[in-house]
Amino acid sequence: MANRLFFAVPVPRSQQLPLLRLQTQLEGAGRPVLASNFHITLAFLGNVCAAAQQQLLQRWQGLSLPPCQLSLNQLQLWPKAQVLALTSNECPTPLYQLAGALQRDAAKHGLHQSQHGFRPHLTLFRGAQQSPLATQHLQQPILINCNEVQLMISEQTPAGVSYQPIKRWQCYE
Ligand code: 3AM
Repeated sequence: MANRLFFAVPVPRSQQLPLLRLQTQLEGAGRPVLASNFHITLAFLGNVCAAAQQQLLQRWQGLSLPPCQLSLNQLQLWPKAQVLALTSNECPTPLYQLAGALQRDAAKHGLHQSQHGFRPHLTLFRGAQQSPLATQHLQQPILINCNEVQLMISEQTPAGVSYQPIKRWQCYE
C-alpha cells in the first residue's frame, strides 16, 4: 500500500485567525481550505510505498530546522492549479534550504520530482478562478512562526481532503 506524502510546516491554531479573517474578506474566491489544513508545503513526494516510506524516515531521522518566521505578503492566483495562495518574496534561508534538500532527496530516490524550486506559499482557496482583490500586495503581512515540520499523509475522504501527520520534528535553536 502506498501513501500520498508531503513535508510541511503546519500552522498552529494560535496563528490561524488572520488567515481566517482574510478568507472571510475573500469569500467567494473558491473553496476555502479548512483552518485545520493550513500548512506551508516544503516538498510534495507523491505516492510512496511502505518500504520507501521507511527509508525516507531513516534518511530524515535527524531533520532539523531552527525556529524561523515566514512573512506572507502577496496574494497570488495560480490559474493552472486553480489555487489562491498567500506567498512570500522573502523566505528565511534555513526554510529555503530545507525545502530544497527535501525536494532534491525525493527526486534522487525516485519519488516526486518538482518542476520548479520551492515557492513558499499557503493555499487559502482551491477551485479559484479569479482573485477578488484588486491589489496583490497585503498592507499588513501575515507572519507564520515555523515551529515544527511534519511528514503528512494526504487522504481523500467523502468529507474532503484530510491531512494526518505521521512524523513531527520540533524546531530547536
Ligand atoms: O496545499 P499546497 O498547495 O501547499 O498542492 C498540493 C498541496 O500543497 C501539493 O501537495 C500538497 C498536499 O496535497 N501537491 C499535490 N499534488 C502535487 C503535484 N503533483 C503537489 N505538488 C506538486 N505536484
